[in-house]
Amino acid sequence: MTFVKHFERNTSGRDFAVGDIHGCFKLLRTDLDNMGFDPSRDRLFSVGDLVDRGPDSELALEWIDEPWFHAVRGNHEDMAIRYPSGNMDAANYAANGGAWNVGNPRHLQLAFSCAFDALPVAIEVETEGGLIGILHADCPFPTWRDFTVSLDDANMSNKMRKAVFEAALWSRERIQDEDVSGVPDLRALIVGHTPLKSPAVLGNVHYIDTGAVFRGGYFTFINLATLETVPAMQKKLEWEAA
Ligand SMILES: [Mn+2]
Repeated sequence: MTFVKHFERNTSGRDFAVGDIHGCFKLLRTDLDNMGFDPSRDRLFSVGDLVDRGPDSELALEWIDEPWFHAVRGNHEDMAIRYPSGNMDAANYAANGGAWNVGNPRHLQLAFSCAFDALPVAIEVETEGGLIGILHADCPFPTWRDFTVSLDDANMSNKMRKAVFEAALWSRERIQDEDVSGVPDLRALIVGHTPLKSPAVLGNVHYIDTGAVFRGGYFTFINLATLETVPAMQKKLEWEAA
């Protein structure tokens, strides 16, 4: 299997990416309706964390099956993948919003684990302005090419692969360091994972998780053609290189 999924340009409709969903699929549906999202020609890309904390996590399987919906795996998918094989502590999982799945019958836990294990770690989308990368947390290499080649490198040691996955799904290094170096061989990298009051841009890395599942949070969408957000950024929070 491949851990990088490539998409050609959408020449008939619009492409959006949305921040962490965390089981808020009904709210997401309402927002898409308000945007006039047309599933016959528009596409929605998800930065992962489809499940946990919110009310409708079990709908994730239906959404994954939609031909217009394309998600990378987040660290919450990682937990659901690991849980049935005993590689995720139940109390820790429940404390992170996974109680709904801890309580699921085993066949459902396996169904979620399998479905999430089939999700790519990285998505890349061709746009008129250049290639856009999508992943959950961070690109742990100086270039997108180094990262995607390493994801699918059959000769990589298991230990090294684990470290690359771990960083892509869990790391907050770039945002904590306020690192504006960006990913130079991409037009833009779109990530979630770190809930912010408003979307933010670090170099060419766009942070679009505005914590829809949390009180006061909401969904941020980014139009991949224009890199404009919906809702529009009220105050463009952008780090400047020092
Ligand atoms: Mn996350």
